Amino acid sequence: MATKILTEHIHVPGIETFDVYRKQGGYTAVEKAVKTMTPETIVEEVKKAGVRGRGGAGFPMGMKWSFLAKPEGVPRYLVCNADESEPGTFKDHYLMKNNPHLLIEGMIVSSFALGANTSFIYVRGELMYVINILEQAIAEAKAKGFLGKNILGSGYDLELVVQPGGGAYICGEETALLESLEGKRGNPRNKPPFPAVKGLYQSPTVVNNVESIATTPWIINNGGDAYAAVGIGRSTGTKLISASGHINKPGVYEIELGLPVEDFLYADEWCGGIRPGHKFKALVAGGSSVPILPANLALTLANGDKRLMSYESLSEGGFQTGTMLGSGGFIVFDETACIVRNTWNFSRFYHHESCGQCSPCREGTGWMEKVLHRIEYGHGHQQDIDLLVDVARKIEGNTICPLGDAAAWPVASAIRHFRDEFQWHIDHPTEATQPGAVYRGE
Ligand code: L3W
Ligand code: SF4
Repeated sequence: MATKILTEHIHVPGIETFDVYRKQGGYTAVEKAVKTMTPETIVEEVKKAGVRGRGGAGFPMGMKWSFLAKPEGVPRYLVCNADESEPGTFKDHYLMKNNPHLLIEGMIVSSFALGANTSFIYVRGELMYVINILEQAIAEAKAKGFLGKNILGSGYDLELVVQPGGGAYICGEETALLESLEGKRGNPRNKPPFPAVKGLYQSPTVVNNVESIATTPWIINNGGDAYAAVGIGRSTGTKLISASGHINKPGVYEIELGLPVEDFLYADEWCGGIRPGHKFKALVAGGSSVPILPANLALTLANGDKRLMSYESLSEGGFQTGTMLGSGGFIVFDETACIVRNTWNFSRFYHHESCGQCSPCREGTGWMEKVLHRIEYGHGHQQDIDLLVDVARKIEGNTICPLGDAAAWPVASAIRHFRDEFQWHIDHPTEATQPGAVYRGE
């Protein structure tokens, strides 16, 4: 039976209430942390656990915590990034709406470890009902003495503030989120300085994803070594995967890192295979921002080994033959999916969401969208494929925040692996624009 660190109790009726959560062993990590541990020992356990940031970048959480500056007399903040807006990613939403106390417990122990007395949960603004669920759970925890002044008589004070997001994808980029939290337009800041040095209100701030913070109660209860024993190599622990597309069982699944992609895709316990009568064509493994892979490369490495659901295995082969685990948005395409149309759709999204601060992203996302649109709608020019590769290359690495890369990678990888399909659209404009037309390699 696979280890469940985040979802063990998620189906228990009433788990969203304090009493049921407590009966399932909830809030024992807060008791243990504030009564028997020091902030330093908690940071040590999180470091030992080797947990990597679950928002997409996979940066080691314990290392980020240890970077937090501690100048005398300056407040420190913990901000939970719950702005989940990556296309294909819906796991934080699932966790918060079903088990809000797990996140709140994680926020309390993490804030204690970081020495924060006011912490924020910045929730995607469209999810008002989740905001209500969180506020209700915070009120319950406060009434029971787990939040507010002098938590469990320990002398530690913590206020938790839930902030509705600004309704833009870019507000999920950590520095844009901080700007938005300060009441300004969500424009990303230049880094460095990193938030760990100058974050919210120019004070030292840790920004962590919902899923990352929700691992901390288990780490406190079971120890960092126990967490590190789950998973594979430097990909320790479990990961929530949002599975969608042409599969039999879409949903959110908690897997142990290291599971073969093939098992996750075909086993009944998880995706349950491709819908009947269809063939696996392509995979976006980590949310729309990561390179797309054709079926063979998604399942198998160059040496013939199975590709695994881990940070290392998914990126094996670099961008030539690999991709990224990203935020775990696992989008599956069968042979009926048109890669050109999908790439145009992703581009349209990034163009719409670009904040416009840097020219390569502001202009480049617009150009890519326009060129992809004309290819998809039968007006492509022979030079368009190379033009797209050139624009993507000029965006990559030349922007303030990762949105530029996120817009470039899906385009560059779609052309790398499915160039014939783009060419077919240009060569067969009438056929390609028939409803449901897809290039099938004939
Ligand atoms: C202090 C240093 N802190 C790095 C911190 C940094 C941040 C974290 C990772 O982008 C990716 C993006 C999307 N001192 C530090 C330091 N840090 N060096 O470490 O930083 P970074 O810049 O590598 O990434 P990021 O800005 O967090 C996130 C990809 O995720 N993605 C997007 C997902 C979207 C969602 C969502 O909707 N929830 O997650 C999917 O693949 O493209 O590459 O905290 O401050 N020297
Ligand atoms: Fe804004 Fe795009 Fe530049 Fe990010 S890369 S700061 S979204 S213009």
